[in-house]
Amino acid sequence: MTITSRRTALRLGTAFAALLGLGSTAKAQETALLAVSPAASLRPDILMTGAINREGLDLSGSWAYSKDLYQTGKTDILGWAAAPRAQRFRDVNVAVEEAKDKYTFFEYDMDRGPRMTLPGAWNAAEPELRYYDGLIWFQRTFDSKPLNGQRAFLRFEAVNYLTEVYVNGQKVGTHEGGFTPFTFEVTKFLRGGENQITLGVDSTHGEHTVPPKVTDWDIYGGVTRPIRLIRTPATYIDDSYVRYTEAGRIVATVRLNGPDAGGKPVSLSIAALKLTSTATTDASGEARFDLKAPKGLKLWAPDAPTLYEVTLTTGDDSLTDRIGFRTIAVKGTQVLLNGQPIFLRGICLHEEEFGATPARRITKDTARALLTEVKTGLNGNFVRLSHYPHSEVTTRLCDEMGLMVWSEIPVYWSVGFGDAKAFEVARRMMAENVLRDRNRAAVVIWSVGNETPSTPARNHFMGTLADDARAMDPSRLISAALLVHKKKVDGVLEATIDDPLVAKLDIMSANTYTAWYGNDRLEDVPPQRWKAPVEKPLIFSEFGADALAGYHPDDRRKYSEEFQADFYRATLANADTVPFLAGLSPWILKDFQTPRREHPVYQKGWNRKGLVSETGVRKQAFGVLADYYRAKAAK
Ligand code: GCB
Repeated sequence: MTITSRRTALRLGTAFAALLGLGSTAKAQETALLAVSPAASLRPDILMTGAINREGLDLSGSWAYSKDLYQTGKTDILGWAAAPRAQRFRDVNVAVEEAKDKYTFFEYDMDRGPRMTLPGAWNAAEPELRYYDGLIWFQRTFDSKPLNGQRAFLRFEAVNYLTEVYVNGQKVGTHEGGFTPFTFEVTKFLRGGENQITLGVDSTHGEHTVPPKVTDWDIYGGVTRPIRLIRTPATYIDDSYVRYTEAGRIVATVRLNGPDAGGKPVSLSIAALKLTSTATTDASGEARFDLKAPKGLKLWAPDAPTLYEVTLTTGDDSLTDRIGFRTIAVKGTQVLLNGQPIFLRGICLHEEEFGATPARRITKDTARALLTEVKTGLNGNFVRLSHYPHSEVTTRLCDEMGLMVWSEIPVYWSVGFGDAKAFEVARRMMAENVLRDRNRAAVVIWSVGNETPSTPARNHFMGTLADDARAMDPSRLISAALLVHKKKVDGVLEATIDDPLVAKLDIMSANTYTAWYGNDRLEDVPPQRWKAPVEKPLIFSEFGADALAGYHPDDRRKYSEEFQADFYRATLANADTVPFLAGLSPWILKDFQTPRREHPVYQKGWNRKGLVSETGVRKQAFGVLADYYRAKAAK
C-alpha cells in the first residue's frame, strides 16, 4: 500500500481495515459492544504511586540473557509444559547440575550466556537483536537482608511488552503493557542472602495487544526503565492523589495498604506553606483532606513552574513528593490554565533519546536534552508525549521545567476494537497511566488514542476509556488525536471533524498532513477551512513532512529541508485562520526509528519528520516554528 492510499484508507474508517485484510474482524466488531466492568476493578492491588521517590535497591546493571524465539522456556512441542531443561527461570546452577551426572543436560545456561546492561531496549544491545521481536529471558542475582517484619516489592517502571517475573524459581506475576509501571510483592519469595530474579520478556504484538502489531515506531523490546527492590513497613502509603481545585482548595486522597490500613492517622504537610493536617483512614484504608489553600500559594504555570514538597506520613512510613498546584479547564473554544486562556505551543515527542543508536534510555539528562529543545529552542510550553506513556522521569521533568503534557496510551490505528482482551488491556493501561501521573501538574490532557477509524465498536471502546480517565481523575482534560474528513468545496479544501467520539472529549484534536500525504499541494493548505459540529477547542495534534537534514535541492522538493519549512509556513498560515484553534503539536521534534520507513536514500529506517535529526541537527523548519511560537508567546 502506498502512503497515499494508507492516508485515504485511514480517512475512510472501516475501509482501512478492509485494506489491511481485516474486513471480517471489522464487521464482527460492528455487531456486539463489549461489556464494561466497573472502573474500580482496573485498579492494581498494589500501586506504589511515587515509588520513584522511595529508597530501593536498584537492579540496573549487567543481566544474563537468553534468546527464546520459539518460547521453549514457556512451552514444549504440541503445547505441553516446557521441559525443565529449557526453563530459564529455574533456581539452579546449570554447570553444577551437569557435572553431577553425565546424563543430565540442559538447553540453556544463563550463567555462561551473554549479558546485557539494563535498562535499555535490546534493539541497541547487539547487532543480531536489532529487529528481534520475540521472547528473551533475563536473569541476575541480588542480596537481601532479613526483612524483620518489613514488606518487599519489586517495582518495574516499564518492560515492553509482556513480562513474567520469577524469584528464586517461583512465579511472582505477569504484566502486560510496555509503558506503565507495575509492582509485585515479593515478601514471601525472598530469602536472606543471595536471591535470583528471572524475567521472561516477550515483545510480540498481535490482534489482542495494545498497541497492535503495526505501528510507526521501533520494536524497543525489553526492560526499558529501571527495576528496584523496595521495602516498606507492613502498612505503607500505596497511593496519593493531591490536587488544587477551582474553589481554591487543596484536596487529597491517600490510600494505605497493610494490616493496619483502616482507622489509621495520616498527616499531610507542605512546609513551605506552613500547612499541616491530619486525617484518619476509613475501613478501606483511605484518608481524605480538603484544605483551604494558603494565600501565599503560587500556582504552577509554564512561565513559573512552582513545585511544593508535600509530605505524607503514617506510622513508620513517610513519602515526599514535589507537587505543583494549578487548574486546567475549557470554556467555549478556549483552554484555560489557572482561569486564563492559554495557547498550547507544543510539539510531539517519541520516547527516544538523541543519538544514532537509541535504546529508550531515558535519564534526567537524556530527557532534559530533548525537553530543552522544546522549551528554549522552540519557545514551547507543551509536549504531546506520543503515542504511549513516557517515562515518569520525563513527566516529572516537565513539572520542573514548565511544560504542559499531553499523555496518551497506545490505542493506535487498528487496535482490536471488538476484542475483549485488547479492551481490558487498554483500560488497565489507562488506569496505570492516570494513577501514576495524576499528581503531575504538567499533565493537562489524557489522550485515549490516535488515528482510529470511527465505528460503533471503536466509539464504545474509546468512549469507555474517556469515562475511565474522567472517573479516576476529573481534574484534567480528555482528548484523542482524530482523523478528519477532507473534501474540496468550490476548489477549497474543507476539513470536517465529525467523529462521534468528540462527544466524550473536552478538546478535539486533528492530525493533518495536507500536502504531505495525498495529492494536495502546498498552495491548498493556507486556505483550508475547518469545520466542527460543536463548540470545543481544537488542537492540531499532528502535522509534518519528512526532511533529510542537510538535503537542499534547488527545487525545494519533498524530503528537502526547504519543503519541510514551506510545509510548516503553509500549515501555520492555515492555523492562523482557525478561530477555535487552541494549540499545536506538530509531528515531531526528532527523527525517530521505525521499520516502516525504508527509503534507502532519505529514510534508512528513520521517520524524517523531525525538526531536528536523530543527532540533534536542527532543520530549517525548526526556526520557522520557533519564530511562530516566539510571536505567539509575546501576544
Ligand atoms: C501519523 C501517526 C504517527 C506517524 C505519522 C507519520 O499520523 O500518528 O504515528 O508517525 O503520522 O509520520 O506518518
